Amino acid sequence: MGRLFIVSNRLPFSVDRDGEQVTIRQSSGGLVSAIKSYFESDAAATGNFEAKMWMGVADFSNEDWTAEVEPRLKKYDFTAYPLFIDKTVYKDYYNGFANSVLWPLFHYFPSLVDYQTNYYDAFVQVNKAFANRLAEVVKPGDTVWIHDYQLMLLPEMLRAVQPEVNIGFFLHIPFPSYEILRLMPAEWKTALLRGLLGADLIGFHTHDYVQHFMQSVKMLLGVDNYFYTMQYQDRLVKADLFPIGIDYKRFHNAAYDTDVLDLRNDIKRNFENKKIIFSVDRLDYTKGLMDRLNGFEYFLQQHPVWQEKLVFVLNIVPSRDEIPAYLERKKQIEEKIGTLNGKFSTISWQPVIYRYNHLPFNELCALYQAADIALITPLRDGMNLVAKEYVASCSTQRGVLILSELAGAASELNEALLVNPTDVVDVSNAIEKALHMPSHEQKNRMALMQKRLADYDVVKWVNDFLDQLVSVRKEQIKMQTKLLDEKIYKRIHQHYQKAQKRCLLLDYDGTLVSFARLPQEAVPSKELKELLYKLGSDERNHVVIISGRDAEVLEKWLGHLPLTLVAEHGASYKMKGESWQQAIPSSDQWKEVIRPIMQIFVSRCVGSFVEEKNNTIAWHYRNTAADLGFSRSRELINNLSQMVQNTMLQVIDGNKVIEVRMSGFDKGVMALRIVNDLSPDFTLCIGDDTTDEDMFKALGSKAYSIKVSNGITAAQYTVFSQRKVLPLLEQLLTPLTEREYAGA
Ligand code: GDG
Repeated sequence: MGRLFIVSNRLPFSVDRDGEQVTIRQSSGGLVSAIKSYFESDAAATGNFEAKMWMGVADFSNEDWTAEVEPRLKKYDFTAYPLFIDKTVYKDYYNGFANSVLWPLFHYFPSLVDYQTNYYDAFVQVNKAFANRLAEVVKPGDTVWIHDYQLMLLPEMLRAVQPEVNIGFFLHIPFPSYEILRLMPAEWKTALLRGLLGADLIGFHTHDYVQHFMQSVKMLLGVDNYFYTMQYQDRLVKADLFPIGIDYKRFHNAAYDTDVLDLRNDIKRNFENKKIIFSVDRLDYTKGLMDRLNGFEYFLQQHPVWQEKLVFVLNIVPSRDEIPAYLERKKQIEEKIGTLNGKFSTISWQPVIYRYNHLPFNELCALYQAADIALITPLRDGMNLVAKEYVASCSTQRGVLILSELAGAASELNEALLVNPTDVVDVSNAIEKALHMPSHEQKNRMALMQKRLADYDVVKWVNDFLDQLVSVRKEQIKMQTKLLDEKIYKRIHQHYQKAQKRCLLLDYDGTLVSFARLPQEAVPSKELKELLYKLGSDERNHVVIISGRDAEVLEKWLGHLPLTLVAEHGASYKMKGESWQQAIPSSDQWKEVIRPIMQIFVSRCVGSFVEEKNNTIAWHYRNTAADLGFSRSRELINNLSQMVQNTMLQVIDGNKVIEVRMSGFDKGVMALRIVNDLSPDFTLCIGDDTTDEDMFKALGSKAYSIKVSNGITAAQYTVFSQRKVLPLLEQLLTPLTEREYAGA
């Protein structure tokens, strides 16, 4: 199974030196507790991996590492690989690009972004340092799981130096909508996307983030996806959502810990007969602290009866205080708290109890348990674990969670009171509702949320991600075995040359010619016509162009060549040397119903158009804005599929085209008919589209089938580009050498 490398910006511990005294402290935060719980879990203990490693930047010197830290690390369940980065470079990388560009932009604060080239250069440099260090230690078959926005370039860099490792990436912060990402300089944003696509599996917290990422990849790199799977360069890459869980039991069981209980009781006694509202956040503009205070102030103004009857325990944890945007924020918040307390306090009561420090774990749990309400209202948050920890800690199922709808956690914790964090009225109403919520309702809501969190805890999260990574690798291997390589091609070539009766079934658009902006522009080149002539005029060959095009176009472009032409997926055909025939009775009436619907979609989607053929109507969206075209096409399919129920019509989801035609005939039926009539001793079938899949399926092992471009296919082999098709056919004509003929 290889070894597992966790890679994150920092190692999961930090080292404090006080004179001669060196102390090692485990870091807090979501990722560390997640991976730590996994390492300690049964799943990891039974040993899926041969060994576990953790690489990150060290906050201690190389000398301290050798003399003090490494010898004392034995008690950890992993081997640590510290990276020593020059302080100035680290500052530009971490405070600079990571936290003054990516962090504000990805959290929808574009006005706080500080675009500086030296920040980006340092970012590249540190990501490279990670890649180089990893390249020294990883081996093929190892799994490298890279975490978070500081290392977005690393997957691609690592893939370049060690292609045979399994690479997973998880983004802990939101992936913003394309409209936000596009604000970034072009070179940087494409580098970030390419960086991520070096991974095999890219994980996000929510469906929205996955969608945003996919859209950006489509818009900036032109790479489409199929159910979250992308064909990038010659690899298959998958993105998916993995909402991070918490160590549920740890928080839930803390309720039975005597230290925690004592602390909880102390807090309750301190605020006797008062409701407690609680929150804990790092000091960060994304956490919405100012808006939260405004909401609380508005509540006190609107509901004076609650004055002296509740307190808001507001804990702020120091963070990133070297960045100006953070320092400034702290000052503003403290001023606000001062004003608010000054305005409402009485001799015996102060509404906001403010602390600016890091809480010990026991105290944090005691506060979770003592709180009647948790007020968690970030303006944006990848997930927000505090909300989940609060829910897990409410062992009596008493308590109400008020949660920002802009936190990733909101998509899982529907039973919380969801609020718009900037809307003071909304926040104030939620506080009021929470204060009056009957116990049975609190219990119901808590029970549902707790069940979900207990079911998908952090160990499940890790296992889920790593399992999926294995599946992606399996899928990639399956795909690779399908790639038409030299050896297989040689076999096809030899077979062709030795055969006496050959049948070649070739799709037209996307196979023999590349796609054009408009269907009428995809005329066959001189080179193609010459090739088809050479192939078709060999008496041993029966060359069939089997297309969705109508008979008129095929006749005009290819009618003079020695070919069989099949139009509109088999609705009509012209056998070599004969005249056109209709395979199905044509009645046009159904088109009167379908045409107006497609026309509506033309007006709703600029660049799309309707093409009408004898037996088919098609709505093309190749020339539309990629995302709009795609989403409109889903709507159209929906509408049409409902309409054609119980009729003889069928709706086909083609390559940037939706078609409606009579059912009962398709390329598969036609191809099989031709092959059965002819009984060739060599059959080759090439196509690129969904409609060609019918041929691949119908012919099965009767033919060599080749799919052009990526995607899941019933064909036996794939080639990645249409440009490979003509050389491939051309080469068939080359006679075998004597040795080849003998099969050597
Ligand atoms: C990223 C994303 C995403 C906080 N204060 C104290 C303390 N904490 C612990 C909490 C919780 C963690 O730190 C903070 O949770 P976040 O969800 O904010 O996680 P981060 O790691 O900061 O941020 C975030 C997360 O990654 C996971 O993917 O949810 O959206 O920004 O576990 O308990 N712990 C103690 N004292 C404190 O004062 N002991």
